Amino acid sequence: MTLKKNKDWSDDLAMLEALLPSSKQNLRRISAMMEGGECPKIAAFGKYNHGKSTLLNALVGKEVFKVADKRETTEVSEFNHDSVIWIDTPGLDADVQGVDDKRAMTAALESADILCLVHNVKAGELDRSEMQLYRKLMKQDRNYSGKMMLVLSQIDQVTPENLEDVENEIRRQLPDLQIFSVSSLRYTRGIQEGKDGFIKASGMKEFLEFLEELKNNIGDTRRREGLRLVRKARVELKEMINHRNADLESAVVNLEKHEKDFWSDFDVARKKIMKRTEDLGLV
Ligand SMILES: Nc1nc2c(ncn2[C@@H]2O[C@H](COP(=O)(O)OP(=O)(O)OP(=O)(O)O)[C@@H](O)[C@H]2O)c(=O)[nH]1
Ligand SMILES: [Mg+2]
Repeated sequence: MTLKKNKDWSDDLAMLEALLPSSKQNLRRISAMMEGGECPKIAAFGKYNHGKSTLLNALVGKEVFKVADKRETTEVSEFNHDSVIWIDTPGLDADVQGVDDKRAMTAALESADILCLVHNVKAGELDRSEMQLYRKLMKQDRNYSGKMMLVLSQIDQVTPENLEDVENEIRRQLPDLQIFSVSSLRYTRGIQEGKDGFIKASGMKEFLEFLEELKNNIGDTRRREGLRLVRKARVELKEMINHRNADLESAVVNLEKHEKDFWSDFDVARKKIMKRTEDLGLV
């Protein structure tokens, strides 16, 4: 990274956040990139019970993240393996207050260099809440396809025709996003039992190759992302200054008008007093 943190950075960050509240998450992402070490951070993000933790366990090659057939992950957790920090996030749409969603969103927007949007193929097309959250993520950086992909999980649970239908549907919903269709279960079984057929049918090889390429280029990816976010913050700062200037100009115009009105009222009052004084024969 070319960006460097100085000792006053926390103060600068607090000041910038106060000036640009709408850019808070982008500023924190810039900050996270400055603080982050060399290891790329890869996060799984998506609805609860769609297979995020299972996918990460398959990628890591051991049971690190808890898996269950119900809402399970409620906190963001990280695991350092093979020079990668793997991040598991709470499932979306699982708690009424939305606390989990906020935690997951913060990890996705601030911590992740690479973001795997996990969706269970059995659920069919993406639903409204997924689309809303994915669009929010994509808004942060217009080059989102450079760091994000959609992982269709649990493909062992559907027929190939079914899978193709869902892939087409999702391609229509998110045309710019690369899709990887995988079965974490098949992959893990293939590895554990030394069965190449399972590994091949898991779709994980293509996904792993793609992740490897992203990992190898992480320095450049971060640098480009950092530059885009800094540019965005600069534009927002400029817009904010322009708004303030416009407010200031209109305040000055108002003040001038008030001053003019004041002197004109004052003149009328002065004339009235003079007249009254004359009428009373006091001058
Ligand atoms: N058949 C099959 N089941 C899977 C696969 N991946 C995950 N599952 C099952 O799906 C269920 C949910 O998996 P998790 O990995 O806990 O899902 P999650 O998205 O992390 O869920 P939360 O932590 O609640 O957000 C578990 O019962 C898993 O065994 C897969 O590739 N194939
Ligand atoms: Mg989980």
